[in-house]
Amino acid sequence: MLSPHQIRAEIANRRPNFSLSRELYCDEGVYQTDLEQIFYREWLYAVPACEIPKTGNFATLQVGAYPVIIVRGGDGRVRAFHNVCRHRGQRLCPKANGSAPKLVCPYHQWTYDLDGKLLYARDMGDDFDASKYGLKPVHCVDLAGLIYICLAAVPPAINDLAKQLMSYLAPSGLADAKVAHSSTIIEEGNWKLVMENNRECYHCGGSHPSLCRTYSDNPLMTVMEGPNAASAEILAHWKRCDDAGLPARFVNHPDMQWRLARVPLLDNAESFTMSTKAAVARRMGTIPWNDAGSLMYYHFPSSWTHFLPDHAIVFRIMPISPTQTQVTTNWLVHKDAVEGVDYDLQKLTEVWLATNDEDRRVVEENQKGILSPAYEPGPYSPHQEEGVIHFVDWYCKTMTERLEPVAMAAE
Ligand code: 3BY
Ligand code: FES
Ligand code: FE
Repeated sequence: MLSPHQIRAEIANRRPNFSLSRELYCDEGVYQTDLEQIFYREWLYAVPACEIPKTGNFATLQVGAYPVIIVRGGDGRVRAFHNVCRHRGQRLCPKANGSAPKLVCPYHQWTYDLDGKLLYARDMGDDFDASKYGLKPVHCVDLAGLIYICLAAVPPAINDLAKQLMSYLAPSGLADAKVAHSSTIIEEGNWKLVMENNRECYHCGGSHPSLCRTYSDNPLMTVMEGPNAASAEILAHWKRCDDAGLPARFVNHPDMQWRLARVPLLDNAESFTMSTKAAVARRMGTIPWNDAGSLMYYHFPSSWTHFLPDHAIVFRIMPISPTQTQVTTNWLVHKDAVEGVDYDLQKLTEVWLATNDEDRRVVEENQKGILSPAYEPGPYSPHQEEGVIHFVDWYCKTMTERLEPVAMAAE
């Protein structure tokens, strides 16, 4: 099990533009340090706001060792708390989601208001001061319909991302969306392999027959080569979007921690369906055409998203062991779209259910190969895997900054 110092050295010794060492994908110490230095410190996409639209609606998630509950209060605000009772530490809410007027601990029924205040604790004596035992808060923001949480005492700045998300996501109308379907799978692979796999389409032709009906595997679709350096097709798409007031051009974080871009689908395809046509008759938001393409957004360490004119698909990954990652996918549609009338659930979900399963198999085989002592880091394609290089460079830079350098012995 590697220590933080050994991890720093392992990263310092890496060969740039090559995949990482076996330890960085498999080791228990690296897994713990990834949680401590990345997942417990960064803003993480948690749930779509439309999963908890009303007062008392809640959703829970597990981030490493931390159970978290996200709940909408009587004032309409979404708040997050450690999902741990302040009495003797029971997990307050074991359900994945639901609705409750108050948060009642199942053990001895301590009862909390939706804003975390302790309202009721039976027989605790005259000296008991309930104001000292409110739920512990977790930082929480709603960015254009996506709820983010941060477990750090002092979270990193999120203003630039917030500004860009508000502008790019506004036409997608997430405030008027609902969850049409949700899927959670476990992939037997390290979280970094899951993210690397998502950041390239080098594998798409060989793995994703249904996605490739509508999604171009041209790397220029997904890499950042400067705001105007793109194929003629993408430039034409952006011009059309600009003219309609639809934000579309690449915008990215200086270290590529996140990126937004609206790209066309293949041959004017409308959505990720087998027919290539829209899956939902009722469009979301104010997007003027069925063939406006996908607004693609990723955010390291743990999410990526497609916003289409007729629906959105939001993905969240969570490490659950050195070689296991949970992948949760939500399909969002307009809240007034009626299943069986405006959309068929099977047609809406089949392409990405298949694609997720295809990616699961790829990641699991990748992990099996990397577990072999014969594995050695291999070169990324500069044309096809620039997005992977962005991710790995972001990871290595972030970890290096946060891990103490090995102390040099005094001469
Ligand atoms: O779903 C995605 O965003 C990525 C982009 C490239 C490969 N994969 C399909
Ligand atoms: Fe929650 Fe006792 S542990 S009420
Ligand atoms: Fe894939």
